[in-house]
Amino acid sequence: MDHNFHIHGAFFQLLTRNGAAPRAYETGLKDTVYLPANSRVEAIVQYSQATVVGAPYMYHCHILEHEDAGMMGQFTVV
Ligand SMILES: [Cu+2]
Repeated sequence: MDHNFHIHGAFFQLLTRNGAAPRAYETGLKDTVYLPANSRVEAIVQYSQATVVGAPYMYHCHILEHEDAGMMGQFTVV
């Protein structure tokens, strides 16, 4: 299935899409990336602020049915 992957708290840049350089229109800072079925991206992200106890950052798919089915997580930055 297709997904719209989103992270909170920072922007990221795509390094690769399916092993190749991303297209020019995908090289800007993003907080969401479209992932067609069976595709893969590599991205780099830098957080300028660590998380505080009890308030982790989140990532999730923007399709609500996917999010409700578990495509959501939390992570900490130290
Ligand atoms: Cu999804």
